[in-house]
Amino acid sequence: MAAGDYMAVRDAIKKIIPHSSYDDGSAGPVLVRLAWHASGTYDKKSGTGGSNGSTMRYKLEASDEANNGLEYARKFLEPVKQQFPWISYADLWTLAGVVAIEYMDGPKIDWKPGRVDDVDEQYVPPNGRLPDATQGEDHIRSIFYRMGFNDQEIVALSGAHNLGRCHADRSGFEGPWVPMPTRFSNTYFKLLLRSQWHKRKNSVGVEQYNDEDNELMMLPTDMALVKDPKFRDWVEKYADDKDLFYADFAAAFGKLLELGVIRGPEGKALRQYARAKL
Ligand code: CCH
Repeated sequence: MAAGDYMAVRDAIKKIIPHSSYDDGSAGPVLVRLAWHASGTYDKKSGTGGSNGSTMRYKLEASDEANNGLEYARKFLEPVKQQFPWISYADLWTLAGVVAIEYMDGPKIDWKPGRVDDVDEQYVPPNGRLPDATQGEDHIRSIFYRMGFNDQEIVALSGAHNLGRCHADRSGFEGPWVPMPTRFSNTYFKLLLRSQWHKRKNSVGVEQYNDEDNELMMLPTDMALVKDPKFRDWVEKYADDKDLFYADFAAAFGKLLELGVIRGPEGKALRQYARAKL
């Protein structure tokens, strides 16, 4: 297969998404989460973190509690990496998120290749840069403002919780946010506004919000999006207008995947150590 044939990589990723023995029959949601966590370590002040360098290959980052369970996503993608050894992990992980979202009926997202893997362990960002689901609006703002996002983008990105589920043995939280967790939509926003959410302790004693039937859930950080008036405005807009949500999500997710990727003249990402000397 010719180096640079990203359409072939996309096809190979699509093939590993249906998965009879994994969550809801799909590897899609956990691939989206891998792309997000690989990128969401970015700190705009220091220019450190982000998807370039695929630093989650290193134990320090892989073992950040927030990344529990992402070893599944990395393992699912390993055969694709073997098939296309020329693609960097940093490109593969971010592309897989984009392909998974499209595969699950989500918007098309701009994605550019060129990230590199050969980055020293000393550039692994410190643990603790990803959001903590037990907290509220101030925490969410401080984490996402650090990456360079605004309130509207925060709410749009949070709409990814239309996908997948929480696992008691990974985060301590349990259950899906929506009834069809392998299909992208704006249902999450509708449910946030329209369902009755009750604070309950789950099977492992962790407090979360559940619907009447204990089938669906919300994290404390999800509830902060309806509690905070500025966030809530966007939740209402996205609940009412699916097209607006898709457009804003695509823009914000595309931006997320580019965080920390400084490109040279041919679009190739400059290595982190090169950037540190700039
Ligand atoms: Fe998330 N997320 N997320 N999330 N997330 C979890 C699962 C997914 C937070 C916490 C959690 C985003 C923002 C936030 C996904 C995408 C995004 C889980 C359960 C927790 C906890 C993990 C487990 O137990 O397996 C918090 C806190 C925030 C912000 O404040 C953003 C942004 C995105 C992407 C754009 C996806 C997808 C999942 C499902 C993963 C799966 O395995 O099904």
